[in-house]
Amino acid sequence: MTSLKLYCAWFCPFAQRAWVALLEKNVPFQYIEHNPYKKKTAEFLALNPRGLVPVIVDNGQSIYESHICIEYVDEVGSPNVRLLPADPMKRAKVKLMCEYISREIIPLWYGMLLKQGKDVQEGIKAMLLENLKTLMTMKITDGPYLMGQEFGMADIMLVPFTVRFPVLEFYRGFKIPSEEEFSVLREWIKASHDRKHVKDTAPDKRRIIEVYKSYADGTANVRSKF
Ligand SMILES: N[C@@H](CCC(=O)N[C@@H](CS)C(=O)NCC(=O)O)C(=O)O
Repeated sequence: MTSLKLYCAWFCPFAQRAWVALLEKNVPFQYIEHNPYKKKTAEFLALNPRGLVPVIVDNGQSIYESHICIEYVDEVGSPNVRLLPADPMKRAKVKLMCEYISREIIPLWYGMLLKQGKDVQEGIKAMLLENLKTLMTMKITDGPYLMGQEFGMADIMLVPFTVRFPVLEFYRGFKIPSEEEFSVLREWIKASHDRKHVKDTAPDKRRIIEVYKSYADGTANVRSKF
């Protein structure tokens, strides 16, 4: 009997982060599908006053915010797999990549969908590609992943958004160019998308495109977070 619960929504990229972390770290957990847009119950708000997924409940206590969930899972899960390196300098560098993803990449992913002007969308597309390239230069050692040979926290922060690139391609024609300058990014995408736990938690392409329809056509009532 496992005590750890993950409140997750199949479509949510932030929730996928916590989900992948639990699987990578081999932590037994109970998956609870919870649509935060439909059910803002008092019970759920008691677990996360912000009303967002993911939420992890462990031994009767809850935590939320995907990056906090990943770090928690890294600490309670198998010590044989490390999502953050033990070495303080490497650890700090992984956190810098995570911060860069949160500040310079994720807002552009949403911005490209939410903004309605073609010129603005094209500007965001170029910025997103540039920032993804910059992120690849921040890798801590050589290897397919951002931590080098090990798939870790920075990869988990980014991968739910790259597995959702078909959404940006469908609505905005976004593609990773075939030029050499994007080869490191393409290798990262290939290696990360090939991982079992990423595949097992990735949403169905057709369904996920449908989810973001209202973002793309400007009818979504999205909180002003991007
Ligand atoms: N900063 C949060 C973001 C989580 C988030 O925005 N989740 C969305 C679903 S993808 C949500 O729960 N939205 C409900 C709402 O905005 O009311 C995290 O990293 O966990």
